[in-house]
Amino acid sequence: MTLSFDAALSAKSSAVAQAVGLIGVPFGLAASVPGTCLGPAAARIVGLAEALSGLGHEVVDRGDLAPVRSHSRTSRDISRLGNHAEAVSHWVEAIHDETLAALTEGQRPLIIGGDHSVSMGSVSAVARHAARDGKRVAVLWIDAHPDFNTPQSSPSGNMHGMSLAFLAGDEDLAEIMRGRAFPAILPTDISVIGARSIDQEEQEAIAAAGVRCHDMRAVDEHGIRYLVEDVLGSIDPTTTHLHVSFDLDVVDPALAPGVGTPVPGGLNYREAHYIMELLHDSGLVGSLDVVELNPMRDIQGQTASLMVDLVGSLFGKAITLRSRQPVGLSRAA
Ligand SMILES: [Mn+2]
Repeated sequence: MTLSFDAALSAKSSAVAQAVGLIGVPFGLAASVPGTCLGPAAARIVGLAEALSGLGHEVVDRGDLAPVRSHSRTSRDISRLGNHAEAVSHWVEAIHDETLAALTEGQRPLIIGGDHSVSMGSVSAVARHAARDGKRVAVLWIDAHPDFNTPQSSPSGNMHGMSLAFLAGDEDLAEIMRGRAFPAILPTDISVIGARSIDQEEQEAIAAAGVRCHDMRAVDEHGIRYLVEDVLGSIDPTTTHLHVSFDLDVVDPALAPGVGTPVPGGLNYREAHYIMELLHDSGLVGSLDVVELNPMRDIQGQTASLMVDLVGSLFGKAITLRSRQPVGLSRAA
């Protein structure tokens, strides 16, 4: 459970110098409600890049993506995988390639969605890049939904609810990458925090696979710090790249109304920020997605502003200037 402090601190110092590779993904067809395609524009309007620069980070804005139709594709019909599967596939490939380019250039990718299908592209690229370095990937999925449905189990057919199953190596969903295999994430290297809307079959699949799922009741019972320690404590930064995927619907809809699939009973303001602050202090985060911002549902940009504030907390914005200790120190002392 306890993080190695020397390892955490050395990972932290090396991460500080790494430029942030900002990638916007204006794609929302894998969600049930239209509008997440406007997420990157809203994030830019409320000053995402400026907020990171203001915290001392070098930001390389790689712009917003547009998919290019690949000529090497097979003509195989993948529409049975879910709604708009063909479009999802084109975007996932484009996201994958851009994220891989950012990693190859030594940047720390920050992907702004778009709906949660964007993580199929970003995390598969992270997995491919990490494998080249002989590393594995741990994924922390902060979300009201575990997104572990498959084409067979999904009640809606919306593919933003299948991202994590894809990343864990679901054989049917592998067709989204059209034969470009990537190293699947081991289910035991996946953790979910904040879930409170889980379909029956999805629940069974998570349990069978061994995904660590800290639902909202676990947040109630144990508190954020304990749960984040539980996730981070098993990660060795010398062997493992940590990817964080933050779905804004994990936050309570009263604070974050601008999402496509709001569910009552979410994280409050301090719980959401505290997760990000602990992740920053750990020095372990190698890449980040922030997804499901839907400006069509937002109220005067409050969810967009919250998103920028939360990203700021993960990138070092502190309430006060007191020195902070990596997660686990109190337990080890
Ligand atoms: Mn999600």
